[in-house]
Formats: sequence, C-alpha cells, structure tokens
Amino acid sequence: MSTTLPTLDEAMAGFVDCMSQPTVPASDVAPDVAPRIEALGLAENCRQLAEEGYTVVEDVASAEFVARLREVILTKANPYGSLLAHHDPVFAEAALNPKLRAIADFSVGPGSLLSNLAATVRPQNDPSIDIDLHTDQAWVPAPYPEHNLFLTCCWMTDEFTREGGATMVVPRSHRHRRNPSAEEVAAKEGAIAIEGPPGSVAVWDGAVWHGNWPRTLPGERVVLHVSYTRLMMRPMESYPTEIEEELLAAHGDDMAELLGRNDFLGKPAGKSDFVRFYQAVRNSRR
Ligand SMILES: O=C(O)CCC(=O)C(=O)O
Repeated sequence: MSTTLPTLDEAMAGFVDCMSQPTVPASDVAPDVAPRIEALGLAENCRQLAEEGYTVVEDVASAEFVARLREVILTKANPYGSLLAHHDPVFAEAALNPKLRAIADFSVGPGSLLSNLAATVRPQNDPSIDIDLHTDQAWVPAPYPEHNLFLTCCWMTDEFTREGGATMVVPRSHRHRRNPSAEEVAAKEGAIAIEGPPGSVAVWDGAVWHGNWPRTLPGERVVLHVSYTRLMMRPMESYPTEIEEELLAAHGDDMAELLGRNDFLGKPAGKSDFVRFYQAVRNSRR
C-alpha cells in the first residue's frame, strides 16, 4: 500500500513502462507487495486465499481492540446497519488495519476501495438472519475474471464455530467463477464452517460460495464485516461529502485511498488528472 501519490514528474517518467507492464498473475504476490506480506506473516494466508478462496487471519488486533469493537457494535451500531465508518473510530481503525490492508493489496490490488462497513449480531435460533450460499460480487457478469474483485473480511469478536453460527464456505468454489445455482445452494455440497478464535478475521474471495450456519448456541455472534473492492468497481456504500471530509481529517492518507481519492475515476477532472490516472493504471497491474 503506497498511499502517497507520485509527483507529476515521477508519473510522466514511469508512464510508458507502466502501460506496457504485464499484470501480476492472480495467485502471485506482486514484488512491491511481498515485503509487507512477509513482514506481517501473511504469506500462508495469501496462498490459502488464492487456492481455497478463503483464509483466517489470527491475532489481527489486540484483545482490547476486539473487546472495544464488540462493545461498540452492541451499543452503537444498528445491527445489519452499514455505513459505519464515522459512528465510532473503532470502525475506521478496523477498516485500516495493516494486516487486512496488506491482504487487500494482494487480493484486490493496491488502491482498493472501502465498499461496505456493516455489523451483524446473530442470536441463538434466529432463522431470519441465516444466509444461503452466494458470491459477494454477484453483480459482476459471469464468468468472473480470474483476478478477485471483492474481498470480505469478517471480524470475529467471539469464537467462530459451526454451532456458533460461523460463516459457511465451499472451499475452492471460487474457481467456478459464478454464483451457485438454486440446486447448488440447496445441496451445500462440500460446505464447511470457517472456524477461529476471537480476534481473528475470516477473509474470503468475492467469487467463493459462502453463507452462514444457523446459530444454535446460547448468546450472540457479533461481527464486523469490512469489504474492499478493486478500484475500478463502484463501492456498495458512499458517505456524504461532509462525512468523508471528517474521515479524511481523522485518518489521513490511508483513508483517502480507501475513499477513492487517489484515483482519477468518477472525478470532474477525469483522465486529465494525470497523476491519479497513472496511479490507477499502476495499481491495476496487480
Ligand atoms: O454472516 C456471515 O457469516 C456471512 C456473511 C455473508 O454472507 C456476507 O457478508 O456476504
């Protein structure tokens, strides 16, 4: 993640090379992303995400952070509510988490955008919020491209087990590159539970078939869902300008990138903002 924009001279100097650069293969870690992936101990997560379509990143944040996240979701977030970034700093901090941003750079390319920030609370035996198998990039025409377009990260604030209502996933189903059919949804063939201790984050590819298992245990499953999308996709959610400005003032350049301020798309200047045009092309080669 380089959230610093190049100067105009740097962009001009690199542009011809950048346009003719081949795209890094979908399952490879790009050379400029690799040092962070190694330093954060995420190489195996990247491999599993590419191969299986999902992974669990453990120890993503301190126990105090996870307890604060759970408390804030239960007291401040309207469950199933989205657009949470400005409701409490804990939500923006979760979206900006360095391990998740590194995995996002690997999976959906540097310069990816915040697409969705939502919380869910699932009590025992409440079928109204059980979710069938689906893909998260369902509005993309199939066959989906080989490169992932949408990455979902589910913060577990309690233990994820099948009985606890964990996320259901069909490993390797992202290779179908389409949404499951009605028959495949009903059959759930090959579906398993994504399990992990509190403080882990379940991460999955936008093409993998997933849903969730019914919660049969007492208590409630409390989760923050953070989704990142490739910079050429439109995000699911957008904040009013004054709230975006507050988020930028509070969280700086990293937030600017997540809110799409570092690329040229959807801006009045369009491609004539050459620095941001260059940055978008460069980021899209990974
Ligand atoms: O709640 C879950 O475990 C799965 C959530 C889900 O299907 C989604 O975010 O698309």
